[in-house]
Amino acid sequence: MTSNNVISRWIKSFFNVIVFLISLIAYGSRRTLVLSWLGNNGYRLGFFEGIIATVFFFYIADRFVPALNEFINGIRALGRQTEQYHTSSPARESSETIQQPQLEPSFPLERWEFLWFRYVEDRSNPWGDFISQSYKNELNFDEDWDQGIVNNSGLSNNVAFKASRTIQLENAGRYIFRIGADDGVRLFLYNNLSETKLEINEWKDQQYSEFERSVELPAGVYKILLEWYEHYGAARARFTMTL
Ligand SMILES: [Ca+2]
Repeated sequence: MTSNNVISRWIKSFFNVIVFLISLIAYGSRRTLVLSWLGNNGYRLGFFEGIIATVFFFYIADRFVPALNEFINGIRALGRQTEQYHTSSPARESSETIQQPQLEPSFPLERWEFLWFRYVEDRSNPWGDFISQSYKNELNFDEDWDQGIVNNSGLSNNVAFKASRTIQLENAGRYIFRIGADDGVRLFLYNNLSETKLEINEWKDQQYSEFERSVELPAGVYKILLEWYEHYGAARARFTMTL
């Protein structure tokens, strides 16, 4: 096929199909886009600390766009939050595909995963824009940000997290959970059948307060979900689990 034919086919084609495959650690997605217009098409990909993104574009319309391919090769990375943007043919109107890291807690084994969001003063859905993802190895923690910036969110007010992890309990026993928060906090403990074994719900604006419950647990695998928000003023989040 000559390059003229390629260009001609390119311009005349109403169906340029992109198979867009993204592989992330413990996460993958694939989709097909059917573009029925001509002109520039923008692609935006955001990814976040701790995630390796490998992206493949495959054009059924005969070939890769070299510049696009270059863009794809450029985003394999492990590092701080970054975002890249590229504009290429053939769509006239801007159309973008945004691949977010998973926004639901992933309950990793042996470390906390923190998903940071803007806090919205809405009891039915307090989760605003996703900000970033971070991790913490230690099971027990006490983070006191006082009036300052909360973690690396860039925010000192109206910020929230969903923290999750999976734990393996070698010993049965009565475990003591103590959580502390300024402002709101709620804790859920699930067993491997996703049954709720413990729930503490103190989702409200408050000065730093601590809440303690104990629960008898057989040895086994458990999932912990800790949700927290800071409305305004000082901010602090604490979690301890002891036998
Ligand atoms: Ca506060």
